[in-house]
Amino acid sequence: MQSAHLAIDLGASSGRAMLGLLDGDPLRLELEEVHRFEHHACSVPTGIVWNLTGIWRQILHGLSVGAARCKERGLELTSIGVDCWGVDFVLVGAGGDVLGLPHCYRDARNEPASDRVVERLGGNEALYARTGIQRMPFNTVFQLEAIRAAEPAQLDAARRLLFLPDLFHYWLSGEQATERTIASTGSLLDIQSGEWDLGLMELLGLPKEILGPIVDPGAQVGLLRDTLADETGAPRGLKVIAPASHDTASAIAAAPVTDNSVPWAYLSSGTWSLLGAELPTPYYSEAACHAPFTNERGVDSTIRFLKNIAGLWLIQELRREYADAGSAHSFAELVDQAEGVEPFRTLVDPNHASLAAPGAMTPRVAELAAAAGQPIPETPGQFVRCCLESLALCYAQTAGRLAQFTGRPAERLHVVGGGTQNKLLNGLTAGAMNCEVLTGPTEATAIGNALVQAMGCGVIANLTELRQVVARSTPVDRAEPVGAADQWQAARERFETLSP
Ligand code: LFR
Repeated sequence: MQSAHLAIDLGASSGRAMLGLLDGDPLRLELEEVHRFEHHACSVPTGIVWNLTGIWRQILHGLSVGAARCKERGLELTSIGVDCWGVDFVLVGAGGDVLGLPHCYRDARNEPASDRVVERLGGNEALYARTGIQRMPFNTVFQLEAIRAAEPAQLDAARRLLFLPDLFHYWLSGEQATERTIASTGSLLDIQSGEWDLGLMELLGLPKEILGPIVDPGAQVGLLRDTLADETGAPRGLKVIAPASHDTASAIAAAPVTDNSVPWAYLSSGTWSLLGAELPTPYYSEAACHAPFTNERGVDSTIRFLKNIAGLWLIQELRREYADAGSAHSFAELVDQAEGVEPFRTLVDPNHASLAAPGAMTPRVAELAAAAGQPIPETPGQFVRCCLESLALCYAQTAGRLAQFTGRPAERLHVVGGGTQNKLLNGLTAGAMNCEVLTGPTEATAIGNALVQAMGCGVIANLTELRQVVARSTPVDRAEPVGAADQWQAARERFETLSP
């Protein structure tokens, strides 16, 4: 059976429309990028907001190009679905209109709001026991409190909370639904049942009526509105299918795992590095709360038990800083320079709170280095090397903690996502970790998105079969360690003192 699925994959600075064509027996996937665009969070007097209509226009353009590409190949597009970063949302009023621009999760207003919520609940452990979600200042539950403090009328007028992919599905189809993987990022779902924790809303004085029906990944939200079909040339009646709408859930669904007898962990590598294990049920303990590890929901009722690590954000911000100062470097150039400098010169805690906000990265890294009595990086190569080595060490440390929780040390790490293109980071990761490191697919998020749509259309039966399709269709590489074992041992010990 042949089918064609358009995956709209939204990242924090760019988005893509990827066409996934499934064909053959056994099924194989062919993926084609049909549109790519940049978008930017914008600073306004009330904070940092996303350019909602700008992104929407690009989605529609992606749909026209995707539909046209299908026609050229003598096919008809089968479905469309959107995935996106987690936690960010809009409130929608009784008439269906969006009540305010969505704030970016890196907005500074979230930090004090998270303190207020945690205090009201008598500590973060109480919240974690309810939802199992690690404390990040930007979790939706905290953002709702930020709205309550800044713009309470918006909450009064709200009839529905929609996460960003839910909103785009609504705009595509006219139907409102909340997809479970993206909803789980908000710290608003009951850890055990995976349904809304309405008691939590009550405790926080938030309106529970704004939480609507939850659907599972692969559910059909509706059909493309005729006006959009006519505008874009897409087929009338095109299915709008919620994929695993959280980008990380889509990426992990596409981990090319065919042998579950070998204990494996994953690292979804992009702006963020998400490292964890797939569990059949949520894992809760005080140590997991403090580590912190999160219990996000995945495809086929799996749990993504993972920790957020800063990721390539550090390099993206370094790159932006150099470009703003008139010294533009490509990502690849920066990594090349990092390859040529002295290893293990400076290490920092990549998760340090001071590195999370947008802005110049070199002074912040320099400050951390100085505070730890380490040499301050001077050249771009030294800054990048410092960040990449620190990330690799943080991966190894996190994998160690993960093993304590699961009781099953991973023998294999599947690294998926755009970050796998960074060969130096792959090698450093293999050096830092005590297990086999396999990299690929690079396009995991788009692949997971397209294939969960195919599941929703009845083309693929379940997650196991989905992963077999991935393994069959995409190359996977084995990363060779960069750096000697004794150097890594010393670096791991040094890192423990920086990030205990
Ligand atoms: C990755 C990601 C993470 C989430 C962060 C913020 O793109 O979705 O999983 O914690 O972005 O939403």
